[in-house]
Amino acid sequence: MKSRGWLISYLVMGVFFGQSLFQACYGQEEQKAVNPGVIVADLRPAPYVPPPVNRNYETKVIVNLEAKEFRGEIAKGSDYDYWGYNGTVPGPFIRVREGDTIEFHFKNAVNSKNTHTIDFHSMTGPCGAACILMTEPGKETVIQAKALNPGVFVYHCAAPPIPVHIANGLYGLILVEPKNGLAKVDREYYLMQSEFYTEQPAGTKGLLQFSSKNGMDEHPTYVVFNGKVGALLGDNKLQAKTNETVRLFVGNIGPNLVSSFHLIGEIFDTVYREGDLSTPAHNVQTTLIPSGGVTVVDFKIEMPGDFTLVDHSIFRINKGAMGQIHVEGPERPDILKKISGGEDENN
Ligand SMILES: [Cu+2]
Repeated sequence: MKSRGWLISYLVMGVFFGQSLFQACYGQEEQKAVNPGVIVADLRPAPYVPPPVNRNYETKVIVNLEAKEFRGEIAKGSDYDYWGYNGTVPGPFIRVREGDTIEFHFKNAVNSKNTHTIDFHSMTGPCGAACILMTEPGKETVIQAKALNPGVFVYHCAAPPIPVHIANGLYGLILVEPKNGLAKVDREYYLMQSEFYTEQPAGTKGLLQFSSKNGMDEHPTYVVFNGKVGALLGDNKLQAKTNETVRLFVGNIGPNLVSSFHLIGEIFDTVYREGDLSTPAHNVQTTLIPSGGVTVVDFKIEMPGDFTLVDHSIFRINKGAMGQIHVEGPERPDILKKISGGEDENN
């Protein structure tokens, strides 16, 4: 039964394999049904987002998550022993519809050293299901849960000691689309801000070890988007074209800091504050994201160039809290241009 489930998952993934992630991240393709009334969720790693659910009915959705402990690069020349869901930090973006019944299949990898679980902020029930999802290494737990409230929600590990499990990377986002869906946009991306606390100072080469003391003192070594310094810089910049509408789902897991999320050179046309998809705000420069919260921002970019997104608690850019969106398109001097000045006239 288990192997048949995985086969089905691979078949569903194969449907999307031929598409570029570029297309897929904002495509309108429907998530595939594998049995009448059952869908295997199409999960995407950050910065990508599964396509809209595009359904006008409730159904059953199977979500496969696995906790893994693995070593990865946290900054150039520096490694960290991450704990993550499905082998990435943050974990994959999950997309379902209000009223759906979700069947979570949660595995803890056989080579894990710790028990792991998941607290879904989207779930109604004790511990956000974390108490019944506690899973030892090499084991699997299956639960069923109803998605009652629409919104964008954090999920994270809640095995003791909870701060350590969160600090090491066990978190992600789940979108419960409202029954009428979301406003259509051209591109959607997934960002998650978090801090990392290490014994060694930033810039130390080699393996950096987790520091509980620095976590307690709220002195992060790194403050990053999508799990590492530079995850959204250089070759990893987000991409857009002028006059497209872009949506960012931005989570903040902390574990300590509140984010003042800002995109330099753009104004958010629409902000779904704290992931509340019912009553958006408009024309916002900087929006707060509490620890354990989410914001959703929509904007149309008129100008080409590189636009930098930051936590506007601005010293944090030196700790990694920076990413970029590269926008292609014709220049717009009618919106912004230089007339004169600024240079030494004798040169
Ligand atoms: Cu855990």
